[in-house]
Amino acid sequence: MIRIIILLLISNCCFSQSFEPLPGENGSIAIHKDSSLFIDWAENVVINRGPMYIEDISLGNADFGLESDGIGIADGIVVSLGDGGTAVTTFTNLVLNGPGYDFAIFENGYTNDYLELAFVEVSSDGLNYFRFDAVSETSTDIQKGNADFIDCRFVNNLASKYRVNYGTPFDLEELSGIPELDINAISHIKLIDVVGSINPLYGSFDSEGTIVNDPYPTPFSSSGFDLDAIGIIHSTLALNENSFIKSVVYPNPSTGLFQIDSEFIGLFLVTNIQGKIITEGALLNNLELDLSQFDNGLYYLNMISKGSKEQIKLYKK
Ligand SMILES: [Ca+2]
Ligand SMILES: [Ca+2]
Ligand SMILES: [Ca+2]
Repeated sequence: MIRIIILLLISNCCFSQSFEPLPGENGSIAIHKDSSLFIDWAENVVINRGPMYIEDISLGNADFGLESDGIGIADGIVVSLGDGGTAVTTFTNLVLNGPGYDFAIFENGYTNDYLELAFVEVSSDGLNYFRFDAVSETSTDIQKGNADFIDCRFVNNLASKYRVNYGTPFDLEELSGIPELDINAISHIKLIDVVGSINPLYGSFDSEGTIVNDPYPTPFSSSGFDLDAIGIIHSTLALNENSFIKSVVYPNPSTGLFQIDSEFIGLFLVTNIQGKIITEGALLNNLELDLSQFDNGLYYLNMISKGSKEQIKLYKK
């Protein structure tokens, strides 16, 4: 009894609630699936299932859901990863670092606090993956079981800290400065199920070396993180969108050469994000624009002819 009281005291005094609260509460970062922030959804996924129960692999792998359940618009229908299983999602339009959050991950938690967690990594080449710094402040004294609950305020940069229909957002800015990663051309987002055991032989550790306490064991077919969808907030889709398209630019992003097919006959000028003109000239329908001598980043192509003009964002990577 004394031991239980001491454990309760430790749980209450030594673990904080550092992170954002429930959907609808002040300061929440949850984004509803119907938000106009989402301009696109993950289009392809490859699932590598983990076992239902990593301590007894004779039970077989998780097998609930289909890969197609983890892509497209969030709908609450999911594919289960199993213990330590992975999902690698890819996109036709590359995800990029815009202002604030750039994408959000949806799981199917049926209540605010029935959470199953996964680490999140991104890649701009499909080979080198980089993980968001994940933190779990959930007490590691007592194993969370399948009927136990996790407070979303104890969880940061883990998918998913929110219930079904609410995405957990991620900001690529947090991964800036890594030479092997172009945060403006993310082609792959990878999820890795947290094996929730508090036994270090099997468990998973957060970026601070703390074991992540997540429902365990879950020895059934829908074991592990359940991927519903990944909603995209910033991607190259927006670069190519224009309500009065008269010009098409490809490839975009490009490593230097941009091919411009345009209805314009007039002038063009290219400005950097500070508004300084870096090159200009005559535009006669088509143009091959060479920005290879300039720094990587965002530029604006302005095309001007009698009575009309158009601006297209160019991304040099
Ligand atoms: Ca961002
Ligand atoms: Ca798990
Ligand atoms: Ca789904």
